[in-house]
Amino acid sequence: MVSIIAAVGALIFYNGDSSNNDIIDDVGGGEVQEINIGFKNGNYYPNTISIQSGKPVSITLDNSVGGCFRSFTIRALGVSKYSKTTSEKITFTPTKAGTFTFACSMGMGYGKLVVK
Ligand SMILES: [Cu+2]
Repeated sequence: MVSIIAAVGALIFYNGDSSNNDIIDDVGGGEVQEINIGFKNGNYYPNTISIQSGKPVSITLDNSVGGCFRSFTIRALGVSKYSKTTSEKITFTPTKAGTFTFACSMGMGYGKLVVK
């Protein structure tokens, strides 16, 4: 499954502007930004996370995260996934810098993803 997504992603980049070549190289290198998120004081923890643009991200919600908080949503990046267990990662590759908020799909909890 992951390889299919990678292949589709590579096709999109390949058909796009050649200036995206750096992104392909980074993804090909398998440099994944792995992030663990738990739950503390009624919110995601940590709730400010810095990542780099152009490199794949894999978020694990640990076992302290329950209920609707497992449906993790970064609206501005089009990311929305219900992670039933810790093995169901939330994966995406940010392609632009900026600060994006995350929450559960209902808008509970609050966090910031700072893409550099
Ligand atoms: Cu909720």
